[in-house]
Amino acid sequence: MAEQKSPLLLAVQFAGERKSDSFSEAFTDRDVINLNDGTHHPEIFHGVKYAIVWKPDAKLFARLPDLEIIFSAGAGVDHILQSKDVPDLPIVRFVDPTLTTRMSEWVCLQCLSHLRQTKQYDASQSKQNWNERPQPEAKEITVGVMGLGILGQDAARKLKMLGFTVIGWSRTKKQIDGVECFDQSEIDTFLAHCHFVVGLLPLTPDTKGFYNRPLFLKLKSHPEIATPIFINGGRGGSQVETDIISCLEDGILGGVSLDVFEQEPLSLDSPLWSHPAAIITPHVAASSDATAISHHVNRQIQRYEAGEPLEHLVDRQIGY
Ligand code: NDP
Ligand code: OXD
Repeated sequence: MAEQKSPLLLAVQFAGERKSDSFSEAFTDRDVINLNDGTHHPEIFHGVKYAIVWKPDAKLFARLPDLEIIFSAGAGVDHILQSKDVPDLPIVRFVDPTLTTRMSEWVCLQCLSHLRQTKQYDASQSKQNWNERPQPEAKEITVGVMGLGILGQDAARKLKMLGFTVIGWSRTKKQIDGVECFDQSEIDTFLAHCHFVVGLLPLTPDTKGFYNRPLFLKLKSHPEIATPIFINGGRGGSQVETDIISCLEDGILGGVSLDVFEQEPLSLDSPLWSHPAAIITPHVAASSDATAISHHVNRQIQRYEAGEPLEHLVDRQIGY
């Protein structure tokens, strides 16, 4: 008799945004129910203990009466917690070196682009204009990383290796070699030092609309290059895009790099698309790798079934 597999539900919503096909192949010893297989699945799934979700359907959880663990297909969990019907079960978020490395690459690339003024040189090139610009060293630029979790700490260390002066801010104070760290109560002192701000905060009720005009007004300008710069790889719900646009127009911001937006995809009428001081990427700073998610989920299920504590659990009280 064939050995019975344990059911694992895979539910990745919205085809085109995050694909679910490769997940089924990764779980060879589990039955995977792929809710994104193009067919209608109105039924109640009894016996399904685990779900991997990205922007789950509001009614999904009601159809999983035996669910024991919710796995987020991303590092962020706002897409799960915003659903009113999310059951009171452990939520495990995605933490993996592949994701961390990708985010740090994106952050370093953005900081170097603004330091070396690539947008301005692109504009000169398009006009065949041989025009040398000022060249401050990285150490003259203070980059403030907001959010010193898994992603923020790695980005801070790598920015430091590139030569930037790096400072960091988080809810609770951190200790990172060579990086001066500030806690929540020290935000104004922190902001007053920053030529560049890198946002790596989760979206929670506390961080909604957080990057706004009053915050941008507290940042520091460098005398030689367009500054201050706002770089957001966290969540678009934490930024106020009308403020970003007006601050770019008023010169309160010298440039931005945005990977995340209040509404995704970014609306075709957004002036951000064509703003000469804006670098726009389509929520790809650190894409979740399906194979890495499968390994991570497998590892956590093994721990759980062996009676060991789950890793990377979300604290629902604080929302991340
Ligand atoms: P972590 O949970 O590891 O870190 C979050 C950090 O934010 C912590 O340092 C935390 O402080 C800090 N924080 C949270 N709320 C506040 C607050 N109100 N005030 C000050 N600090 C606060 O998350 P990750 O580093 O793994 O990921 C960060 C976010 O990046 C994710 O939530 C997700 O939204 C986004 N992301 C975006 C991706 C993309 O492609 N654009 C890819 C992956 C993630 P403390 O340390 O004190 O708890
Ligand atoms: C994530 C993301 O949260 O891709 O991992 O945004």
